[in-house]
Amino acid sequence: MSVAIYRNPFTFLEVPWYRDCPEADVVITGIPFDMATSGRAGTRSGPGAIRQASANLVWDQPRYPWDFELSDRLRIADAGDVDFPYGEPQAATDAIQAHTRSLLEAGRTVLGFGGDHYVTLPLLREHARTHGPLALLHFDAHTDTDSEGTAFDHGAMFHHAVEEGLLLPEQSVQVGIRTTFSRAAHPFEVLDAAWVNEHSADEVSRRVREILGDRPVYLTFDIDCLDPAYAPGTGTPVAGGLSSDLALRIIRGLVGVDIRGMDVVEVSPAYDHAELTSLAAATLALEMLYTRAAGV
Ligand SMILES: [Mn+2]
Repeated sequence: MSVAIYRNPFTFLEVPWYRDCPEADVVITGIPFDMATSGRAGTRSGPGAIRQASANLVWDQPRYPWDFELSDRLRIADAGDVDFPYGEPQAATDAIQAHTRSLLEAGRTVLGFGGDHYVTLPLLREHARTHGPLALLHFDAHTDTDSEGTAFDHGAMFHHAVEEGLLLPEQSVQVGIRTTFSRAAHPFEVLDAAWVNEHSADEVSRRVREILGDRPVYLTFDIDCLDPAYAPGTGTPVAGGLSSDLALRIIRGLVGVDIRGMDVVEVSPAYDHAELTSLAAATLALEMLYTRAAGV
């Protein structure tokens, strides 16, 4: 069995390890998997880079503009990275699912750090097993619904997820899309990047909430939803995206949405500059945690 030598010993936001805090409400899990990448690889190093960048966010408590300390409302722990052999995507998938299942069966909420976006499929399988089919809230430049993609393809997971009955397509929405897709057969509502950039964060959040309704939600954030100016360190960057400020404010507008699971994916540190991308990812993850805590 091979060993993932790129695992990182630092926890996100310096929270305790899960083994030392088994009663945690939310458990961070790194998934250093990039075997399903179509473009530039390197997202196996994403979880470590996000944790490293989060060190710059620890001092700002309570985080601006929130009015409470995150740790007063949520117990957060970090389970480290899922371990799996390289070159074996099915074995990795099994390991991701087993790890996620054990956390969900223990009543924890999972916040996953990719890894390429394929990792959301095994995460969704276990969330749907626990919670039933979920409304998908998906931030991305791409729809990831390629019906001709393979079983291990970071551009086809949401096609497979619909086929597997993991999602509630009519209550699902994709935000920030700016690559082509077949609208006629498309299963989800799309708020494309041009529409989002022409509207206020409040208007976008309101429309997202209308679509999701009161359904249980899985929130997945592909960092390439942001414009490459804000997130260059990713495998398939596309110009014309959201600013980090707009994305953060859209997420802040989701307090009270019934979010059952979350991930931030596609951070590829080898293409990053000055930790721009990993800092954006860490900040988005922190905003997701505050948004959840505000709704508790
Ligand atoms: Mn993408």
